[in-house]
Amino acid sequence: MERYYQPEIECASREQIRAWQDERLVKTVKRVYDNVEFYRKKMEEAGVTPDDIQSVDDLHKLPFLTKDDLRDAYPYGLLAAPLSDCVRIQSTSGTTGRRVVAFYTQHDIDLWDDCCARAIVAAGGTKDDVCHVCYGYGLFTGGPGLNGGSHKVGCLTLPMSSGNTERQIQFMVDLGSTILCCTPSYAAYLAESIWERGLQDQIKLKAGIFGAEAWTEEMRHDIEEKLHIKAHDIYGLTEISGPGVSFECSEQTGMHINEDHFIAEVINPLTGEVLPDGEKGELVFTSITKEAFPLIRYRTRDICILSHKKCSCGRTHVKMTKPLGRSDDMLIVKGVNVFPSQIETVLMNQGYPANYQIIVDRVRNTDTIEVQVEMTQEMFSDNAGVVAAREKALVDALKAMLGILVKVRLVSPKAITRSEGKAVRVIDKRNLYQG
Ligand code: DLL
Repeated sequence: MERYYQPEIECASREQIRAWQDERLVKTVKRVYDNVEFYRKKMEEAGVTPDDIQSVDDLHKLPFLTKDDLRDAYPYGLLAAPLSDCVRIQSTSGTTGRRVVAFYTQHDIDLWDDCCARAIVAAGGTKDDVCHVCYGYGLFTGGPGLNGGSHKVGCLTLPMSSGNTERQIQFMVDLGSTILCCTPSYAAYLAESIWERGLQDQIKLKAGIFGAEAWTEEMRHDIEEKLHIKAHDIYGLTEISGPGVSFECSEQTGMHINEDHFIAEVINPLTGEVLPDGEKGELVFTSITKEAFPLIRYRTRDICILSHKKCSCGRTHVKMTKPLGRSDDMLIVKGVNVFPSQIETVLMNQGYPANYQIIVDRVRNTDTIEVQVEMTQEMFSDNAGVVAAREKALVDALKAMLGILVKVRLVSPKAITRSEGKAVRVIDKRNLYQG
């Protein structure tokens, strides 16, 4: 039997899962109340004490936690374990200075690796596989998470990180990679590049584990056909550990949430009301096994639907649909989380008016982002050199803020169509969210 297929956990009865959750929730709430001033204050404001939380039924009494709370508590404000017990941080891409930083003890890393190992096994991975990881390594959780999972399964792990397509393909051919882990857009790009080089018959891939951004069923079919693999979705977020919060099994009809570690709720994003199975709403997670950075009722802003329907794979953990949208305006461009407000801040800092439009598209499986910005009358110039220098300054400032290259086009005053209602700041031509 595979080392990281854990049927006693993954196929446990609902009663057993519920018993784990009840016990772990009570402990976690008590621990954050005792150790984290931020939580203690928040709970006091909401008029809740740890004694009020006796089981998952009481979860709704606890206040929500948002990304802004995490930013306000940056860097150490939510730490629930002594700093000397922490061995790693990971961080979201995004605003310098107001990043979200997640902390891990060795125990947290072990559990996170377990979650990713389960995802690899669910995609058919065994210790005989060659697992090619080209998610980014570093602060991004993709590379480290799948790398740790791959080790646990016992695969030969190729820590490729992202980029350098030529080298990726060469290693894939030479070492006989069988499992590919990367973003779906990079998988599609790799597939295309492999065909362009006529190397498709030299590729031994059998499965892919793709996530970190939205992707359509059409993309899945395209990748599966070109690479002759089964393409599995994987979901996660830095705040709740990284990839492996949930993953697809062979049925490919939603992602099993690792419910022994995370309690999932779906809420109405406007009222906070908890919604039943089958209703679409915002996903909220409570981590119940984390030592360093347990989050209670964290609002992910991802819109999805939960389902407890029986799964043919035998796993009993609840399934979530692919994210069907966001309840905020965050964009994921080239795998990087981008908030329009970050772009606006850069524009304001450089003296531009708030008349701008962000156009996101996907060309040959690669995301593109362009910001069109109106110049003020005073800035307006017919001198192409002056305009080019201004554009370059903005490109540099946006790169520093977001970490990705954004194309900038300065346009004349009043060139951007005014909307009669809410300004249309973002035009996303990719249509990635379905449903
Ligand atoms: O993207 C973690 C990850 C790495 C997941 C590798 C899967 C594979 P963040 O950078 O913090 O973490 O971004 C988290 O990305 O709230 C979703 O909006 C989006 N996201 C993650 N996985 C998926 C997916 C990683 N499978 C944010 N489908 C989340 C759609 C996804 N969106």
